[in-house]
Amino acid sequence: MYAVLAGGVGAARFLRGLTAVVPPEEVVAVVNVGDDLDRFGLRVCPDLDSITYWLSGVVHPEQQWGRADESFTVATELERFGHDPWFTLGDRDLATHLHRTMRLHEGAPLSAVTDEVGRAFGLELRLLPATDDRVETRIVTQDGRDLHFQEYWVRERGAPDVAQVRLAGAEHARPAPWVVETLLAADAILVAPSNPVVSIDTILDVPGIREAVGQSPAPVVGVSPIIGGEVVRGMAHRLLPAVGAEVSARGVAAHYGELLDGWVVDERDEDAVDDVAATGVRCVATDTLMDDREVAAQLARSCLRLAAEIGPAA
Ligand code: FO1
Repeated sequence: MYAVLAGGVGAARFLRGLTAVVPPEEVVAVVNVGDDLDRFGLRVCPDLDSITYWLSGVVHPEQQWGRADESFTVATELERFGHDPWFTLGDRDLATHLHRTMRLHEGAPLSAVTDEVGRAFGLELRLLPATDDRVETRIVTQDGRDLHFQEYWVRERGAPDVAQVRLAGAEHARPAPWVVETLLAADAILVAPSNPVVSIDTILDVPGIREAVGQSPAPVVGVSPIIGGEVVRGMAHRLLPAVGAEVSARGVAAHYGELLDGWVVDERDEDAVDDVAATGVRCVATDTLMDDREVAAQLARSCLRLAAEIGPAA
């Protein structure tokens, strides 16, 4: 069984590759929920939904979030009442949020609802939210504002300079059911090429998860989300400096520190291999730009090969 620490789009692409290489039912993704927000009274879980829509083939192909063939009738009508459309919910997407919110109001934990949504979309791999408790990624800007991640990323377009990133509510959060067990029992733990700060750290910051990854005998192999000093997508280049990390394949490996046993960088970052290896982390370079499923599958194979070479901790 393979555990994957996963954010949104980059993780979805990686998971598409991994499930082409190993049986999907042997894959469990532990997914970030720090992006989640309440919108019009509905609980929206962008990373869980991006992965679900991507892997079931219904994601909006350009946006890579939300639904393909989407309409915005409800969103448009909501503007009639003066609601600012800064975070738009499409009509098809609304059904997911309505179902999830109804089930949460009935007392179902997010992990149970995530299973229902995954089954409804025919997913064969398992998605686990990092926690069933309410946590929220907050961005403190250098001009002193304290923004929800989505306010920072979507409403402010990621423009403000960031002073600090924190997972609000983490102190009261517990890993969702089966998260710790999955990490301890995994044959390998893979860290998807997601945003290290607002996707991966926000999983590890749930008390008990970082510890479980560290205690697990499974080799931990990550994929650099930075290629040639650049992000593939998103705003990691603006957040890594806020946590004192260099915006490079080597810098992200250093940021993850002793958590990693292996690190896969893009062939454009071949020069980082020796630096990373010098820190005791096994490092290989390959094509990590997952333009299509075959590249993603090859990348997954490289990760599994490296994990097998490292082997379980004694
Ligand atoms: N991103 C935007 O830039 N604008 C939006 O209006 C927007 C709405 C939205 C609704 C549901 C959802 O699951 C995702 C949505 N996103 C939107 C993307 C979202 O910010 C990202 O998926 C992640 O949170 C960051 O990776």
